[in-house]
Amino acid sequence: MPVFFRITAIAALAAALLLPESAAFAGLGQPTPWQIGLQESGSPVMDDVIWLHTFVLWIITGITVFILALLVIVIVRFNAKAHPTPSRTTHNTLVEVLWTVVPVVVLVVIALPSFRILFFQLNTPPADLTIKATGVTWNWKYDYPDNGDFEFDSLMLPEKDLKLGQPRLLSVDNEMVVPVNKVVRMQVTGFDVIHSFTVPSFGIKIDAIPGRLNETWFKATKEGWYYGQCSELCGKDHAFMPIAVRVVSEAEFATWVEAAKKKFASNGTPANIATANLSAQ
Ligand SMILES: [Cu+2]
Repeated sequence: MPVFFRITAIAALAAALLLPESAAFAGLGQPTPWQIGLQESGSPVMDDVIWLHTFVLWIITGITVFILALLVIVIVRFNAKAHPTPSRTTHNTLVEVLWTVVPVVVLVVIALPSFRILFFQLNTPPADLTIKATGVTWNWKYDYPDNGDFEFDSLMLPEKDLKLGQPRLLSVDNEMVVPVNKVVRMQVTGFDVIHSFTVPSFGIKIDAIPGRLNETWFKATKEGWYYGQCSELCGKDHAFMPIAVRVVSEAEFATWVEAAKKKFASNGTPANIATANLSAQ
């Protein structure tokens, strides 16, 4: 049955192209050339986001195929040549009830898991540590209030400074470091204009608004590098304020915290320095 094999081959190809889990088309923590699906998941929230994406994709595919079939039937069976005397029917109660009720059922079936995931994303579970990210024109600044209250700027690496394996436009001089399998409460704010803190593999995207402290969370389940970008059109260097997160073991994180405390000890915002000077006088 050559037709059967042809259909199977087309279906297999379509599945490979459409399924976001397809490893060849998506990377963990960063985009890959010719990527079609979402980035691979590195957190429980992103697991759910990918599940919802695939679930809705199947529903969309079903509706599209159904509508296409109806169109083909109309074109073939009811064109002027095949069906010269058109029917004068204008109402059919059963069909009208169905095309009202079925879409409502479809929307409810999509809405229920979607609301569940929204609550999951926005209800921070008891956190192991808090990190505050501040969007500045044009870089991110990270504060670690639970680990010695140090802070540092994270600036994009220019192309000439990239080392082997560092992705262009995504690598930074000082990355955010977090321990694996720990709940991180992310507090996000803006210093001057509105930015947006986004890391696709963690399934987080939240606005950084001056004067407002937004909150989200993630639990990185695999060690490695995760990249994101500012996702709010914030100004001329909007495209050049990447987010780089390095997920490490708990021991490595403790070592990094000790080193970071020393390295960034002299850091301080102008306001802090001014206060320090005042109290010294
Ligand atoms: Cu921005």
